[in-house]
Amino acid sequence: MPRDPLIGLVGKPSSGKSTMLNSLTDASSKVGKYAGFTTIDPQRAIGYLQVDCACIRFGKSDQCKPNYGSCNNGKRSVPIELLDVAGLVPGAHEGKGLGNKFLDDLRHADALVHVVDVSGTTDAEGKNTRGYDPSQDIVWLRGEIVQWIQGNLMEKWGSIKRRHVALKASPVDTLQGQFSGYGSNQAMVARTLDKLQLKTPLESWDQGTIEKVVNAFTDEKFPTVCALNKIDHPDADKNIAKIAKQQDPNAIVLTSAISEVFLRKLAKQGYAKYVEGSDFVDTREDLIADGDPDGGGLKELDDKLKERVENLKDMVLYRFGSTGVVQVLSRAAQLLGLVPVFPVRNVNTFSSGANSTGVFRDCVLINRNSTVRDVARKVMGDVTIAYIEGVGGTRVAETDIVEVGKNDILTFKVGKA
Ligand SMILES: Nc1nc2c(ncn2[C@@H]2O[C@H](COP(=O)(O)OP(=O)(O)OP(=O)(O)O)[C@@H](O)[C@H]2O)c(=O)[nH]1
Ligand SMILES: [Mg+2]
Repeated sequence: MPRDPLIGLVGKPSSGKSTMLNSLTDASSKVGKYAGFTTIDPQRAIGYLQVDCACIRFGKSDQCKPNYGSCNNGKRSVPIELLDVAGLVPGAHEGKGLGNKFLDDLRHADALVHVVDVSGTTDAEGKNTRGYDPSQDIVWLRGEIVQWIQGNLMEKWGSIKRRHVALKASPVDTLQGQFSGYGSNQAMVARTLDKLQLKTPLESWDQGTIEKVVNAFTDEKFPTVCALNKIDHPDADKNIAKIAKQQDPNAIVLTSAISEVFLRKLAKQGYAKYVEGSDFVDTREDLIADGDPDGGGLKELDDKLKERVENLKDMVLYRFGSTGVVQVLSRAAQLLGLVPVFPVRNVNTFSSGANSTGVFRDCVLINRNSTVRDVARKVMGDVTIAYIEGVGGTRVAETDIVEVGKNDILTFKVGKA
């Protein structure tokens, strides 16, 4: 069965992983089964990914009623599983700071968010300092992941080679045998090797070649977004500038996790109106100034909180447009190429059946290049499917690749074909 996508949060101690996780999971948009803070085990939680909902295409936003998450005017929050991996330190792949165990937790992640403390107030081990250069963290943390995978491979390299030769196996088969423990698949390993265009046979690979292979595999298996966190700190600017010069702009997002937690708390307690992920924050005072004598029914902030809100607007929202945390998940989903699919019972009304109210009640996230059959298995399990229909009742082939706007609304007819 295809698994649900899982996004892992990594970073050194005190970079803000748990704060990020809290800011992403304590969403007021939660309804139904996921109400309340939903920790699956101590490190797993449900976050919400914003996607474009199919309802808007059919002018049915007012009837859109997600079973899980929410939908506001076509902006749908879809539950996605997050994993808070404990802090990694340099040397983790050799077991430093329980590194081996923490790295093993990563095996199941499909993408990573590297939470980087860009305030420069914590060193590589997460201890308090001043003026630390956080661009180093991006380099060594990636190195730890590569060395962890490489170490596991090298431990058995002698016997891997012998087996490979004896079985006259293909390099893809041999490597997939070794990398399947990281949740890789044949296609992923094939892409890894295609990129490298290696001329030497596997049994003659030297250390440098193996390192190249592991690096390329790490790129395929763990696409990574760097969340440059603590942008509210006055020292952040120069560190951000340095990192921005070194990294792919698509792989970095500026965040202030603590600000998002604070704003969501204010909104929940009735002190402010806040649209998650936006730069809209209104306090009672703001709304009174806008001509609402009742101040939107909001409670009055004391002077200290007022100052904190003003500060946050100046240092984060107005400068960067948002706290960035919602964008972190969107970016990770983009790197992964996640596609939202809408299984319905009725492909004309988009309802979930005769007795069900609302439309597009379900939405599942699938990986890029998944087929209609993959979706069927994910939604229906091992049930025998007679045929599958798309919008308006057109038949859809099980081998079709699912694409947004083409065949992302599906109904599965159970029974013998
Ligand atoms: N200024 C600022 N501080 C933050 C931000 N996010 C987190 N912090 C602070 O950084 C410290 C560490 O945060 P945590 O979320 O516990 O960090 P962690 O990465 O989970 O740490 P470990 O669990 O030890 O690995 C706390 O004091 C947070 O309040 C932020 O956006 N801005
Ligand atoms: Mg933590």
